Amino acid sequence: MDGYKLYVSTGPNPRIARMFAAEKGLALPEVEIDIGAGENRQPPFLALNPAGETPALRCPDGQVLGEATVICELLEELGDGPRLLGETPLERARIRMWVRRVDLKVAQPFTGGFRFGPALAFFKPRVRTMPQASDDLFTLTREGLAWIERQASGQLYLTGPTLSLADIQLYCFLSFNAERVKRPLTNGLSWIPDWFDRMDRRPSAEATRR
Ligand SMILES: N[C@@H](CCC(=O)N[C@@H](CS)C(=O)NCC(=O)O)C(=O)O
Repeated sequence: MDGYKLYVSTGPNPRIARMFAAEKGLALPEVEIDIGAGENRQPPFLALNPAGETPALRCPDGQVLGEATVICELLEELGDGPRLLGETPLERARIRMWVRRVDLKVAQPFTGGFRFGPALAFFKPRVRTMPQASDDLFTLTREGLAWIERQASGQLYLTGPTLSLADIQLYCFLSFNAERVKRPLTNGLSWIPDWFDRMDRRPSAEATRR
């Protein structure tokens, strides 16, 4: 994608955009941001994305977009490759509904649990932290995953028979947990672990592993 640049780092959110691009066969030049050194929370990165987070997508006209799933929506509109956000208006609405559910029930509580607990020392100087909330937020994440499993059981993917952005989004968070955070989030579940193994074997998962 000529003229586009994806600003990335470690962590689940940039991987969502990278894996989405890989599934669609899009070549998206990447610029590495050193979040360990806090590069994302200082100028010049803050001028690109005032949220101070990765990923961010710089477009040929200089506009910059933040928010992983929104970047994926733009890639879907611009690029060729398999449709990962549905074909019909109803399919598209349904996939967006699932992306929002994954965000609210897993990504947000997990991120808080992680930032306020195992990664507290790193995040305390950067964002408001609430250490007392960490365990409860991981519990909320577990409950969200159990709810998602009840809805998706019997299907191949979260939203039905084909892969969608919601699968990539959930996979990137659970993979980050499996590799880095190691919280027991899926004990007692069966569909999510099987689905995770299927996702983990996809070439796009391999191509975006760090
Ligand atoms: N809401 C944003 C969250 C982005 C985010 O939290 N990115 C992490 C990497 S996974 C980050 O930049 N962490 C470093 C920091 O917050 O200082 C999105 O959906 O893209």
